[in-house]
Amino acid sequence: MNERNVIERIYVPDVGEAQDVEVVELLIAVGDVIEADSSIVVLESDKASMEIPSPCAGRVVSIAIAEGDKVEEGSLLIELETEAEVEAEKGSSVAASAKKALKESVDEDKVVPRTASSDKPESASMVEPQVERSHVVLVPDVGDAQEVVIVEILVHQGDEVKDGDSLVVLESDKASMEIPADMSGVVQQIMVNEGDEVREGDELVTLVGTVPFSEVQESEPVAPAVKVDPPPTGVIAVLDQDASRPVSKSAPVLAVSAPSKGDKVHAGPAVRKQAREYGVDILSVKGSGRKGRILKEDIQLYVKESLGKTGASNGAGIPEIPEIDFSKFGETEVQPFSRIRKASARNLHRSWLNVPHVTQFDEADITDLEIFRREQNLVMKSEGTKLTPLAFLVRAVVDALKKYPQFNASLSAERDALILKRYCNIGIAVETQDGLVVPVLKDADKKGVVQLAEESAELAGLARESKLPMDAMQGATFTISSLGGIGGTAFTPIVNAPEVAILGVSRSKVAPAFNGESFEPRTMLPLSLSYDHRAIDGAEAARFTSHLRSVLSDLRKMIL
Ligand code: CAO
Repeated sequence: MNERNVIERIYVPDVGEAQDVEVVELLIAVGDVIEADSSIVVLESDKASMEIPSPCAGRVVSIAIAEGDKVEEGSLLIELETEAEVEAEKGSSVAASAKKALKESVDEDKVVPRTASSDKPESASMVEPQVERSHVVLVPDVGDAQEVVIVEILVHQGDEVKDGDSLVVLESDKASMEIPADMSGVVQQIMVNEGDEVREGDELVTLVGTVPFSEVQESEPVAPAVKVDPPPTGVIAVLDQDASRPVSKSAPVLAVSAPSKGDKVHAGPAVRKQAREYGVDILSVKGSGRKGRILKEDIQLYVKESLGKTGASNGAGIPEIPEIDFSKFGETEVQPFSRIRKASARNLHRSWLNVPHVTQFDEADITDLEIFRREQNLVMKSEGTKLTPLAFLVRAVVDALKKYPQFNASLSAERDALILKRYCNIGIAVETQDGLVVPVLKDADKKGVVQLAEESAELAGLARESKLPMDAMQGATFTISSLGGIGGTAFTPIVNAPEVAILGVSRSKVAPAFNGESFEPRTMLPLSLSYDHRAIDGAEAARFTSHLRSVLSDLRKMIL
């Protein structure tokens, strides 16, 4: 071995509460020369998969574990022969350049003191080291949206930004949002272009700045992943993928969902896991993501194509609708779908295929409600508030959900339990020029009819102007789709999964009703309740609509 070379041992980092973590994939072999930060092994606990990156560049000289082994924090993973000087000179990673900087700082006593009063530190151990932090800002949780588009990049390479400054604007099918910097620093790299489609976890911008070492320690509950003695002082670098994730002064970071670097195959842990579950050799899959990254859809497409090759039926056995050139029958015009329409088509199709639907029809006598509503509208006209039947419906639905909580629920992931929600957020289907949007009336059970009317009108207005914030479309527990303002006698709405029921409302009409002695005109409101038959029995659905009918026909029952 070269005299300047050293052997670094890389150990399993803190893996939270997990006791036995399984080695599910080895990404390197003995003799491989690897870059700093490239993934070396994929570990999987019962809660998460994590790629363990190497903190430094070097040649793999031994591997202490095999696929299938159970390991725990501190278990030796690999030994790496590193060439410290060369690595530092290469400056190929933040960690490498930082090591160099650290060495220089210590040698030349140039460390940054913590306070002005300690201008010239007496010894290295008394000064506060500064940590150069290279931080990659990722696309955050974008709710139900699968893909979002970069509509505007607000910074340039080299720009100085402050914590909280907006970096890029993303737009999903439903809303747009600005992504802020979560530290002050300089924009080192912009990984996206305007018009790019990205998804949660994709890299947006790299920021570089310095923070006091103590700050890193404070946010660092995990033990160092690499059991090398941490330097006593100086400038060190920390590379993290996500500000919310703790960073380690000894560099390795649990890359739970971030794309791996220097990996032969670009795929996140969840995608690798899916490939293993389907028995797919990930090396055979062509990635359609940026820079050839393999996405879950690529695995699904690979499986679908493989099934097709073996003569199996398409997908779930559904015969495909043949593609026809309609222009041979007459003039045609192609109208591309908006992103909202594409997204709602995907969601509706998914719900339609996954949820065994049944629709229960009923009619509520809203004669008295309508008299009361009209009276109130006259009174409230001057205040600009308008009551439509919708606000009363929301109120009645909340009442029914309290009595029948299985409608305010979702199926568990294993489909063997109901998750009852103790909160009550009502989604309202709103027609917009771009397609269907479902804003959410939050905590509807805590609001009166007037407030519900005002909020639903405001949300519908924002939806039609495409100004709904992302969180206004999340967290619904039950949805109402009202076509009453338009017409119709009944319809079969599609459950907005993972909710288990949706109420469709059609246009009320005055019809003769027999009161035991004679017929009299009554205003009847048609109700169509679609529900997931796995979660709800037909008898429960009939009770639910009966309760709605009863409350809507006599508003006094709402206060009981
Ligand atoms: N019966 C009779 N009249 C009704 C009614 C009903 N069930 N519901 C509403 N109306 C009346 C209103 O009172 C109002 O009358 P006036 O103009 O005379 O006062 C008129 O119809 C228009 O109401 P609206 O539609 O503006 O207001 P709303 O509160 O009833 O509905 C909203 C709001 C956002 C739900 C609605 O505008 C909308 O977008 N509906 C379409 C939803 C949709 O596309 N669903 C299909 C999804 S697929 O499952």
